[in-house]
Amino acid sequence: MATALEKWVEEQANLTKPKKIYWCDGSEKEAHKLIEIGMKEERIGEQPVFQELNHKNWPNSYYHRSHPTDVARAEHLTFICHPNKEVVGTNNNWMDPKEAKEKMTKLYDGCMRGRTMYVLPYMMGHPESPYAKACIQLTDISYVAVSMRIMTRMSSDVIKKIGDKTDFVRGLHSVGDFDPNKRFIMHFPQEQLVWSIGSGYGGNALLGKKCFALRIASWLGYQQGWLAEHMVILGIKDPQGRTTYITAAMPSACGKTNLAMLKSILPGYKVWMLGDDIAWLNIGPDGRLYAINPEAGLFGVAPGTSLKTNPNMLSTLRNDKFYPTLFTNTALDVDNNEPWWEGLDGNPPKNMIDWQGNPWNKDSGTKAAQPNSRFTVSIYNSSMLSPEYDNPRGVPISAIIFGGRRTQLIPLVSEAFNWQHGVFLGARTGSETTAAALHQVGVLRRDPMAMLPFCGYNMGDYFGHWLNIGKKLTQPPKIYSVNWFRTDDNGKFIWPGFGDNIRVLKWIIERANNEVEAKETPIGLIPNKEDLDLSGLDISEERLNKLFSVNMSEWKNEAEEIKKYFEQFGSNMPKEMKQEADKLINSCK
Ligand code: GTP
Ligand code: SPV
Ligand code: MN
Repeated sequence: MATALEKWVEEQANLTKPKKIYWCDGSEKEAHKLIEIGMKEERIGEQPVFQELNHKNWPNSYYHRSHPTDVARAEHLTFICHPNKEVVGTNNNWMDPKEAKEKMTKLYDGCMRGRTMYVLPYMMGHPESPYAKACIQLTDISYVAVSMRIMTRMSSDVIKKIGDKTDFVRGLHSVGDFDPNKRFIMHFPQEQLVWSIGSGYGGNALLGKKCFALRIASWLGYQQGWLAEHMVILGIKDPQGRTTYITAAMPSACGKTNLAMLKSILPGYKVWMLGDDIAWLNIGPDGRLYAINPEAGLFGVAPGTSLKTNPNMLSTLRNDKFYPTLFTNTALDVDNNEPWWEGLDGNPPKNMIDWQGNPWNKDSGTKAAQPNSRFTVSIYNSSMLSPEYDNPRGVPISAIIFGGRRTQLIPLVSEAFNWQHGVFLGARTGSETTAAALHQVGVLRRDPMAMLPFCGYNMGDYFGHWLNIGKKLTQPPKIYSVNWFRTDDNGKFIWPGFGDNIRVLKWIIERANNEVEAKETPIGLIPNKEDLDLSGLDISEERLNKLFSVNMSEWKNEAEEIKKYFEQFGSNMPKEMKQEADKLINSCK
């Protein structure tokens, strides 16, 4: 008798009509074979899916160039399909599930003709974790199959684990013909199902990542009493030998990966990474908040990554432990067959081609690497991976950080007065947009908890859920707002950022462990000057003051905008959030 899984795969094959079906086992041997297929058999337009890079300098590395229209998440083509539009909220594009299924069935009909359908069995989370989920994705391109091997725990054991159960998470993906007019990413939360067509790019195509581990999982968490968040997880070991675990939410391309891999410039402090993008937060048996990272790889922004900003990432990328590492849409140094991007150390190589394959030099007036070009590398290749990463229970969290890219107004760091005020700090988060999604770059948009593109249900209900979680915690983490991106009158960042961010983290862990006092302002608690460790940093008093200035006439505008933003969620918006907005408005008078 066929299992529910076998039946489902057969049904999808009947619809998409692949030439053959390939059940993946997640082994390294298989990864070599898939890379081989991507180099020799599969193509995007005229191009092979993979090109081998110089293995002397970049071990196990391969290059992938995507379809030129397919370089970032397509938020306007991303839908949540639930019969009740109100459940989905104004924060999502909505489509009725029946309509979505009809539309997609037409697009899927025969879309894999002449291609291979790969069946990818994978876990989100450690297989022994009570919080982990067993999943299956179908795809028709080796790039996605290999990427999923890096980003998740892929293994044929998952098929055994699913057995004849029906409640596994399902994803159907096809690149179709890459036509942006026939590109859709559809989520069916009630069925734990994702349907995606027309894109091979990360967040649109690696369905375990944003589609399942955030959009569907946030909905499951709402039903079941946990949180799925766009957060890094890290442990900070201090000179006393104590490790404090924290999570931090920041919008796409606003510094999560860099924070997760921070190389401390303060002696005696060391950061251990557990995750760089997604955290699942559960209330543990002791009433504390525990975090696991459901992923197993890093899908990071290449531009800006250098020995100066993120030396740990460069050594991770050059590690040969886990096969393979991928580079997508970077530029290429032709003579040395190496990837290159803006911000990488040293001068641009002489003989270069850009991410679209055209000759490039510094006078070309364009970027050589696509601004959202990325690398895909196993988390196990990082020497700073926390020994607790594979702990099925996760790690207990003492502080939660919300950040955004704000050139004005928001101070370097502030602490919430309490959990409810902390939820407000998260809810009011705004950020200047980046290249991680296909939209205009550099305009301010509200992005509550950095979850605007990823919260799979009504954001008003989501804030309510956060408030409820706080009520159930015996020792709730303290909540912080940070901003590394405040600029001076010349548009230059005031704060050095990167490794220097440990100075802020040090204050946060001392506060979380009740070791230092703080100064009260109407927007939250900020450090007393003597408590922020600035040893070895050359920063003028004036610039430092600017990083912490709280100007209530500037805040008046902000507070009113926040309140207006909240109104769209109508009666789903918890009254506590309105109260916090009003408190802020009143303190501006
Ligand atoms: P996603 O993978 O899209 O979710 O992004 P992310 O939040 O992990 O962002 P990432 O760490 O990759 O950073 C994106 C960009 O921000 C890069 O170009 C970094 O160089 C830059 N960046 C990161 N941290 C800092 C910082 O502390 N200061 C400044 N000025 N820039 C930073
Ligand atoms: C993001 O955009 O937040 C990313 C990359 O982490 S993606 O996987 O495309 O979502
Ligand atoms: Mn992200």
